[in-house]
Amino acid sequence: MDINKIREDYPLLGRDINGKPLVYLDNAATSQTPQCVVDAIDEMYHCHKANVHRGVHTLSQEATDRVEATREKMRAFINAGSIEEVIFTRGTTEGINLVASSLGETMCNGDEIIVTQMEHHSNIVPWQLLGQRKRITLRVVPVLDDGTLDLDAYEELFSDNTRLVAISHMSNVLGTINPVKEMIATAHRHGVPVLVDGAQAAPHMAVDVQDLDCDFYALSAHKMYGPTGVGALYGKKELLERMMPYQGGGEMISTVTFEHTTFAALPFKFEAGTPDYVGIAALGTALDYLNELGMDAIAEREHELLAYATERMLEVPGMHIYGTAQNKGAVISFLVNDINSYDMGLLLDKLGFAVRTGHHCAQPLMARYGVTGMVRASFSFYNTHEEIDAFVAAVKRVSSMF
Ligand code: C6P
Repeated sequence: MDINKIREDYPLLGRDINGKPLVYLDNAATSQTPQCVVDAIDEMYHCHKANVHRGVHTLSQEATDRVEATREKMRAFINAGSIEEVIFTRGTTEGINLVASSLGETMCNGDEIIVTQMEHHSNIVPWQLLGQRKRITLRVVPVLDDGTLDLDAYEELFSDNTRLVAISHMSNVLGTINPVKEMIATAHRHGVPVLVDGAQAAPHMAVDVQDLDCDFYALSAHKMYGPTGVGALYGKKELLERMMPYQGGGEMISTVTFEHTTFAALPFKFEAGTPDYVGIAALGTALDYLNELGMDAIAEREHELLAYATERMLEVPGMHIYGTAQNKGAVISFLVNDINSYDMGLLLDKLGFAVRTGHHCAQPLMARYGVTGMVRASFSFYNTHEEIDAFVAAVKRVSSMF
């Protein structure tokens, strides 16, 4: 990878923040957007803006073609078996809520859902809301000290009442890449479907939903160098067909009378209302961009950055890194001595470094480690060794102020 050339795709990375060159290390929150994706948004507004799936006129057809081209690109990107299994959403959160709402309809009092202690709130709260409606209990897979899951405990959580497993592919805090393929096989032995939260994994590694054999996979475009407000949910056709629609409205129907409505075929049954067709079209360009770089090359580059950054960070006196799994994505969450994460983050910002601080929408995981917050540096292929060196120097400098 020619990183200097790649960085030219991201004008924002050349900005100054507080008079210092920006070092963007908040990629797990949202990645930056390459110029080609910004151009694709621009082109949609300038040349092809029309509502989709509705018009016979040329503009509408052009917009529809772009949306459906992205559906096929997304199908290929995650290796889904069919475009009917690719539903456009607003992001991972909406994808999970869709399953909680629609699959949740089939659950009843006394049922159980298995989640893990490292889940993002997006993969906890929708199940709790469902639980309040249906009296469903969450069973939680514990996290071990190194940030991996206790897989023996996982096996023991299954009961005759288990209806779903909902697990993250990669933790947004610990970086742990979970052995989801094996966990899915375990769940299937118990006859239980699995939803994988792919928000953090999809931008950083090749995903093959057929190889994983997951039943649902949710992801967000804004973490994948794409636009905001768009995501995708993969679902196995036989499950999606049995599920009730998530929302009612235009586009998701076949026929409507005041007495009775029949629903559209997949995937439109789950896409009520006008979608973010500009964003979806631009997501297609983001997928082209990722494919051109190559997901394996991205994973290799980020793995190397993580190894270098981890080694350098451990030079900082008082450094404690949370999450030391062997199989880990390019995320380093840490605390230095008892310095508050917000104080560290604010002072790093003054020096031009963008990191995330606080509970990272994973309060149960913070409780597991007995802290209220952490500082998180999360890397992308476009980060450099020089940025890591500068970051380590900045963390040392900030730490010495306390
Ligand atoms: N995590 C982070 O800084 P949305 O907001 O729907 O695009 O993604 C939600 C989500 C779900 N699961 C995981 C594992 C995630 O990391 C996220 C988003 C960001 O860690 C923002 S809180």
